[in-house]
Amino acid sequence: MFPIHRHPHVAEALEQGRPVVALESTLLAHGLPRPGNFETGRDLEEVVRRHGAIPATIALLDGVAHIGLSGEELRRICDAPDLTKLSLRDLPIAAALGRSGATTVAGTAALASAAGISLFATGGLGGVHRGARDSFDESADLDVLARTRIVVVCAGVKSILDVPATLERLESLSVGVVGYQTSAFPGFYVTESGSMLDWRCETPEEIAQVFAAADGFSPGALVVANPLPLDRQMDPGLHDTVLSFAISAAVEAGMTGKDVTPYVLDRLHIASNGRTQEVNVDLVHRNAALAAEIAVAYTKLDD
Ligand code: PSU
Ligand code: MN
Repeated sequence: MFPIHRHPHVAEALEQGRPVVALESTLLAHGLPRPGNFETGRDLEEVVRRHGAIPATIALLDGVAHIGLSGEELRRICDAPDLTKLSLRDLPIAAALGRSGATTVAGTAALASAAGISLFATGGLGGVHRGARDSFDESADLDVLARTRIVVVCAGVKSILDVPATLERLESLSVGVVGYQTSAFPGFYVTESGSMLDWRCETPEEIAQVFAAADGFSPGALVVANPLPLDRQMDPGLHDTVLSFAISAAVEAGMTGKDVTPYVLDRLHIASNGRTQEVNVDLVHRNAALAAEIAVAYTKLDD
C-alpha cells in the first residue's frame, strides 16, 4: 500500500465533511526562490482558512506522503536546496526508497484525490512544451488530470508552454475547462493567453455544481481557469521580452525534461527583476481563495 499520512486537522475535516483545499509543493520548492517561498506557503494556507476551508499542502517526507504539513515540515520543503521534483510516476519509487520531495500538479492531484480531497489550488498547469513535436515533452499533469476526480484552480498553464497545443490535448483527454468569469483562457502572468474557452462559470456555486454533475460519469478533473485582473497582470511587453530570453537561455544551457521548468522560471525571475515572482505569488493567492470558496460551495451541495 502507498503510505499516506493525513495531518490530524485534515483527517478530522474530511471525516466531518468540511471543505479542504490541497496545495502543491513543487511551486514552492522549485517555482519560487528561497527564502520567500516559506512565507508564501504559509500565507497560502492562511488564505484558504480565511475563506472557510482547511488547507492541505502535500509533499513526500521520508517516504511517506503527507496530506497537510506542520510548520516544521513546510519549512523542510521550502529550505531544502536540492529537493526532488516528484510526478505521479516517481511517487512509489521515492516512497519505497524512503526519499523526500515536492509534488507536481500530477503528483499532488493524485495524492489529494486518493486522500478524499476534491479541491486543489495551484499556479499554472504543466502541459505541452514548445518544440514538443521533436522532444515529446508533454507534462504528465495532463494525463493524470484525465483520470483524477478533482477540481484544479489555476491561472492557466505556464506561459513558457505551447498554450493552444495544451488546450487541444486537454480536449482530446476529455478534461473539462471552464473560465472563472471569463471566456478568455488566462496566460498565467498575463490576463489573456490569446486562446478562448467554450465554457465559463460566474460563481463558486456554479463550479461546484459542474463538478458534481460529472460524479460517477466522467472520470477526469475539472480545470478552473482564474485570470489575474488586467490591473494586476505583468506588462505584456515585458512578459514577451523576458519569456523569449528565458526560453533561449534554457535551450542554450541544454536543459531537458523536468529541469526545464525550474530553470526557465529562475531566468524569468532574474530578467524581470522579480516581477514574475510577484505576479506568481499574487495569482496563487487568488487561486487558493477561489478554491476555498468552491470547496465551501461543494460541501453545501449535500445540504
Ligand atoms: N507552474 C509554475 N511553477 C511551477 C510549476 C508549474 O508556475 O513550479 C510546476 C508544477 O508543479 C507543474 C510542473 O506540475 O511544474 C510541471 O512540470 P513538468 O513540465 O516537468 O511536468
Ligand atoms: Mn516535461
